[in-house]
Amino acid sequence: MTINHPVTSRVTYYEKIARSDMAPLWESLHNLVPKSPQPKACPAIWKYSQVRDLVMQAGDVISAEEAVRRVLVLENPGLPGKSSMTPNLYAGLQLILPGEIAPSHRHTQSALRFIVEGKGAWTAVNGERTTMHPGDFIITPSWTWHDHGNLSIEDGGEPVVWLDGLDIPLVAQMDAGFAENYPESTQPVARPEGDSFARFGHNMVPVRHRVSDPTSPIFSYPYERSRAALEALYRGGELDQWDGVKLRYVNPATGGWPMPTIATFMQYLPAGFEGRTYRSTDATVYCVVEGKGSVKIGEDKFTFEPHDVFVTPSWVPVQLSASAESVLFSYSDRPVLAALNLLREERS
Ligand code: 1HN
Repeated sequence: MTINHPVTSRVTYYEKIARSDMAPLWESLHNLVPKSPQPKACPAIWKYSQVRDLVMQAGDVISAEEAVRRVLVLENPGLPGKSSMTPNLYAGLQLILPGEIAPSHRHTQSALRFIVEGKGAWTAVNGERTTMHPGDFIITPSWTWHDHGNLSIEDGGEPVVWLDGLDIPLVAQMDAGFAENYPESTQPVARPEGDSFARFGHNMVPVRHRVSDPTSPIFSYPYERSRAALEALYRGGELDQWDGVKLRYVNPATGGWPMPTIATFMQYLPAGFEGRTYRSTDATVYCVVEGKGSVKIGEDKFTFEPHDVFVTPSWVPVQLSASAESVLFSYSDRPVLAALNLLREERS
């Protein structure tokens, strides 16, 4: 027997159940369980040549001290008002001027810095400072005290810009955000610069080291080393048709990701590289370090140059090309998808 009620009675019924905080699943089932991911995030690019002046102008608008963090959020146009680059990840460009301090605090959100330009700035994580150089990848694991500073102009400080990547939307979704300020503007320096790199940065670990922490014991991954590794592999004949030469950053004590929620990568594309098309369920944010090329993301095609930031949403086909020798840094929510058995990849 078929039930053939007039549509109006359905609407009336829906209004009635809504008053009891209920809703008809049959109206939304297809959206709730899509046949394949339907990302609201769009493919997008921020051309550094277009946004650099705006970032620098933030230095005239507010001090690092007043702002706490002087950052322009890169907001995905498909996720308006959400301070999100992807459903799980945040991106922003942070500026610190000579002589400034961004005061110490900690939060449960994990953060990465990828240094874009300038010299003189440092960041301190858990009692150790590290100097920031363009191309360096630095982590601030969950609940670690962190502050940033910059040398005075007299000591050679320059405006320094870096890309911040955090798992802010993911932590918000989980209702797991906690934060507190350090009582002083900077935390005490407890160990000399280079201490954690000496202990963990040379394919060795202290002899009685026990892994007790899900995050990497080194917090700075210098560009020089990553670049040299990629170059050596390329010279040795390595070249993947999709990725060029691509390495992932690791926690040297475990071989796992540097932080539990964010994966990071660096890849080398030789001049003339025309990559094949891939897609995956991790949404990825790229920052161009060197070179020139283009990326096709679904129906969009963008050219890229140094310091440009672009985003590839979940399951959208991506194809990379390089007209000049290029190096790309990227970060994604891959560890989360992998841990939940939701990571799918397709290379065509
Ligand atoms: C944060 O703590 C930093 O420490 C940067 O530099 C960006 C965005 C949202 C929340 C906390 C930083 C941030 C942030």
